Amino acid sequence: MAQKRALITGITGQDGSYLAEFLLSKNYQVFGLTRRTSTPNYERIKHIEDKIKLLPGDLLDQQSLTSAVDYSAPDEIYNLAAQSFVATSWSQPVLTGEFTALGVTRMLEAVRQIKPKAKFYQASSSEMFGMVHESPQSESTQFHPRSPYGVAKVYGHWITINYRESYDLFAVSGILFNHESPRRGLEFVTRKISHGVAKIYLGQANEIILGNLDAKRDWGFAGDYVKAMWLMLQQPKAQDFVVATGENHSVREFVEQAFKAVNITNWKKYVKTSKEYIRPAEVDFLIGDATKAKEALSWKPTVSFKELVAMMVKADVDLLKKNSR
Ligand code: NAP
Ligand code: G4F
Repeated sequence: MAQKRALITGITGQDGSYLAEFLLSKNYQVFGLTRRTSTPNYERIKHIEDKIKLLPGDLLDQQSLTSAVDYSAPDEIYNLAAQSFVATSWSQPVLTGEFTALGVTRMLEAVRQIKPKAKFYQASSSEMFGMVHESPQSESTQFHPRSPYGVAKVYGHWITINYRESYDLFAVSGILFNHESPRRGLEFVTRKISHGVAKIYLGQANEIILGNLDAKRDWGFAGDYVKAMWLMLQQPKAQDFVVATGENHSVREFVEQAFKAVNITNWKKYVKTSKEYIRPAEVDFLIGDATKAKEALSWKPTVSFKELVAMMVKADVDLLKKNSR
């Protein structure tokens, strides 16, 4: 059988790097879209750089996206690129809309014009549920986004469905709940905590400053979630799926568990809160119902909350030790 070809936008990000590894393990030829930066930011993919082909492009630039689709001639396209940090979406709402909303249309246009038979995955988000209308949230739960990011993702979600219905593209949307890993950006709360705890444990810091400790998220492991993306594109029919663990925890519980991983019990003395990290509108409570993915894709998470926290803290302790050698 001919080797399958996949194009990943956002390959330098957390999910892009795990997905590239996963597709290489399935013998795909992997192409990745990267935007120009003054210094290279290939930290997450440097171990596989010689096995993939990087193509220049930006979600703001239609021609570069069209060229990338043309050059890679992909069987599957994973559109993971986005301005993905919710907090930044209030300080840069227009840019977030350009990347995270209209960027999806630009990608879909490239597919429609150049490779309409390619299967397309859109990285939708549980942030679309925002102020939740029911719990747990499933594919049929109404959206009520609470940030410019969430609003942009709702647009991306519906334009994907619209291109499926208008042009008969195999275009699917994965509504993924929060997924984390040692490769998570340092600005997201889980990695901020694991890195902060590791520093405290090693005597390199004495506090972590956070925002809302009461927010609850359904946190899974990113490595498990990229497999679900791939499974969605192997189905006979294009459909949307929720991907989640079905369990949620507060930020406070994450903190407690992270300190526990390094045997620190009196964690309260190290944790402060600041208004600086409180959002203009909060998503208080997310918990996903992934029954459809479990039944149709035979997908299930393999890493528990405790294991995820321990994995992240350990990785940060190891990283900090290595960097201080
Ligand atoms: P991430 O680590 O922030 O990665 C985002 C990627 O998008 C990076 O490779 C980034 O490139 C790229 N990018 C940003 N703007 C771009 C532009 N204008 N042109 C081209 N590339 C651009 O995000 P992630 O956690 O891997 O998430 C992947 C996708 O899933 C995102 O769409 C996110 O919104 C969505 N999502 C994530 C979660 C989650 O919990 N992780 C849950 C639901 C949905 P640079 O390296 O150059 O910045
Ligand atoms: O880690 P977060 O920044 O992730 P958030 O906002 O849930 O978004 C992530 O998950 C979405 C899926 O639901 C993705 F679509 C999105 O791209 C991203 O990957 O914040 C989680 C919670 C929030 O309630 C926030 O208010 O943690 C709370 N929090 C408390 N203190 C903090 C902090 N968040 C950050 N980033 N930093 C803090 O100091």
